[in-house]
Amino acid sequence: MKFSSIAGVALVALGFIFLSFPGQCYGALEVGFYKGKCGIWDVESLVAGIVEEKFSNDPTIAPALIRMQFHDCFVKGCDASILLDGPSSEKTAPPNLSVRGFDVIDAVKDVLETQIICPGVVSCADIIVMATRDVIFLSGGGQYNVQTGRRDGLESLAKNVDLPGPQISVSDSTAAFQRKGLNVTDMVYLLGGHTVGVTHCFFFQDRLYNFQNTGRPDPSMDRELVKTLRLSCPQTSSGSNIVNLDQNPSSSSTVDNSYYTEIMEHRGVLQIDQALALDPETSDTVTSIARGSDFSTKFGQAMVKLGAIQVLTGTQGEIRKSCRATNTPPS
Ligand code: HEM
Ligand SMILES: *[C@@H]1O[C@H](CO)[C@@H](O)[C@H](O)[C@H]1NC(C)=O
Ligand SMILES: CC(=O)N[C@H]1CO[C@H](CO)[C@@H](O)[C@@H]1O
Repeated sequence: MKFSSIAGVALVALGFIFLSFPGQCYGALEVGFYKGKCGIWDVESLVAGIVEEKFSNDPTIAPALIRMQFHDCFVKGCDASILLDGPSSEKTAPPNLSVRGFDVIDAVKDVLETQIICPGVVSCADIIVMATRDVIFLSGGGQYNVQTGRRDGLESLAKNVDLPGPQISVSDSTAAFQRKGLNVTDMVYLLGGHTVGVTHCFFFQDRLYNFQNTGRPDPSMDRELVKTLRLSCPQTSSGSNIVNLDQNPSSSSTVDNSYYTEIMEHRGVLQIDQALALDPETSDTVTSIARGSDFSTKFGQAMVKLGAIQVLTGTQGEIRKSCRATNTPPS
């Protein structure tokens, strides 16, 4: 009697604890985790300063870092495993070979690790998320608060990389995002990352000449766009040329909703981009983002949610000394 009632109370208490922390999977991330952890230095402003300087020399670090955060977080969670060098690390997996921006993360890490600033405190996983937030703002997107407190992972394996390819269907892509805890609306906002940056012809050249072995271009692509893209991607080429993902020339380097207006006009470059505007599962959301004015805010919120996937916190993982190697290399 007595025991069972104690057990009952304990169970209620346990239930209460679980109910009180519905965001459990978000771990101990918090906005401003580094406040006061680096003496007189404000970590987020230090990072912003370095990123701003890098961006002024090369604004294409913006798409590079946005894509880096996606690839890091989608493979085994946001643990900076994308940064590790090694003969069979994630970096070496085919979808990742064109991920760029590693030098920006190294530059930030180098400054933070100097003795007078705060060695061993700021994780590489958090640097990716902070620097990405900063380049989005510098590229005309919204300014959002990021959660920090991530720790760095100890492992990076190319065989773990199962990122979606450009020909994935909307329903398969939705399922892939769902497996990471992101719903279909999050997915539509996150694909808005394709409002900046470039793609190699290789990833969509089939749409220009021989779509699904029809000997014709993809009928869902605007005729004028087919002509334009054929100039950059000749049929006989290897596909190593690049074109902008956002084919609105006045907005291809700006983080805004023009990706959505473009895909509504059949001017999506990748097959998945175009499919997003046509599939009944996503078309309403695409239309409302194209017509609306809150893309920046919602994109920021979706990036925060992306940044919370399977994070390591507390005493898990480590704080790497160099973002390219774990502190104790596997023997
Ligand atoms: C179904 C999901 C996705 C697919 C299939 C996909 C596919 C691709 C492909 C094929 C490229 C071109 C890569 C190259 O040629 O080097 C690319 C570039 C890019 N992706 Fe995605 N992507 C997806 C989701 C996302 C998400 C969620 C984000 C960010 C939130 C993102 C951000 C970017 C950016 C910014 C670039 C340009 C990179 C640069 O200019 O260096 N992508 N993506
Ligand atoms: C998806 O998640 C977002 C943010 O967590 C939430 O606001 C939205 O209502 C969800 N949408 C659907 C369709 O579940
Ligand atoms: C630009 C780039 O590095 N693309 C690479 C993507 O992956 C394929 C397959 O491994 C490579 O051949 C490409 O060079």
